[in-house]
Amino acid sequence: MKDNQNKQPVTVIGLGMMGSALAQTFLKGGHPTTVWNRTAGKADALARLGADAAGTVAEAVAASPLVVICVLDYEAVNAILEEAGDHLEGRVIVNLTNGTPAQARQTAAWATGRRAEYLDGGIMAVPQMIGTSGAFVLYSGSLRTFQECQPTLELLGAAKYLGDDPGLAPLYDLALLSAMYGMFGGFLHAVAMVRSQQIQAEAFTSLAIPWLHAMSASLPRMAQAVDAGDHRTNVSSLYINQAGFENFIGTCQELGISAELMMPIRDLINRGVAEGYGADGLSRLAELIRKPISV
Ligand code: FVH
Repeated sequence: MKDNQNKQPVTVIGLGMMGSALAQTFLKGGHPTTVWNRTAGKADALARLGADAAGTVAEAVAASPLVVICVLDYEAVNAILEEAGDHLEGRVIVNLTNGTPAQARQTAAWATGRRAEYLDGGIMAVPQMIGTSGAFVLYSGSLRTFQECQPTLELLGAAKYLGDDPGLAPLYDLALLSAMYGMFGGFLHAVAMVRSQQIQAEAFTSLAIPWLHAMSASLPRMAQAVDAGDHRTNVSSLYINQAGFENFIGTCQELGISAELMMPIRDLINRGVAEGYGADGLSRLAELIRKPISV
């Protein structure tokens, strides 16, 4: 048993895969932990580990100065906060639910209007990584509030503060997730290609992983080009990539697989060439994305 005397009590609302991992980590860290979930049965396993299972949202919020919420979406978050009513006053609400920057700003304004402190957050980890050195969590909102909670929040993963604007954590979160989905999407397309020829996807990773690792080394150079707005290249032009993409599409047809994932990149490259940027490098695509033809 850990000595809980100086540990800040924490409430965790939402005991899905992620919320349960958060609550378990607080418990392991010796924090008195209260939990609440819409489907009450999900609190049972945590109660066996020492959590207090609150009967209502109001009880859960009243139990701790720090309230962490991790549910499906902001609609659920807002309904839960409404239900907490006057108990929100003086509480720090840390909302780790995925949402948009505008949703975060709206919920922050609503919560501070009820005299609660509000931090928005983005979890850069899967549940199994919570509490390990591989996890980090993004936070935005009041710096003073963040600093007060930081020792407790660090238990979940490295706590990275991004600034006062509550919309910053979801902005960074979704930008990082965009990069992840691009990588996963590209990888899944690649394994669909090789599997169509009866090649084992697992064996293919022995080439895919070093390749992706080597290519990730070009990200700082691309980022510099985007920041400077200078897309001249001595690596490969949009013209060359345009030609390469026709081979992707042709190969998909030959293999009888879908080219759906490749089409949007091909279309962007084609737009770049059509707008006169054929000699530029791939970093030009970031500019095109920022100037959509239609949103
Ligand atoms: N799982 C992951 O890898 C990612 C990692 C990054 C962060 N995300 C975000 O975390 C939020 C929760 O995700 P989750 O994986 O825990 O999701 P589930 O296991 O499906 O649990 C969902 C919980 O939300 C509760 N809930 C849903 N609707 C309502 C509602 N209207 N009122 C109250 N609670 C609601 C649900 O309750 P129940 O169905 O058990 O009653 C679960 O507790 C999410 O934003 C991810 O994007 C996870």
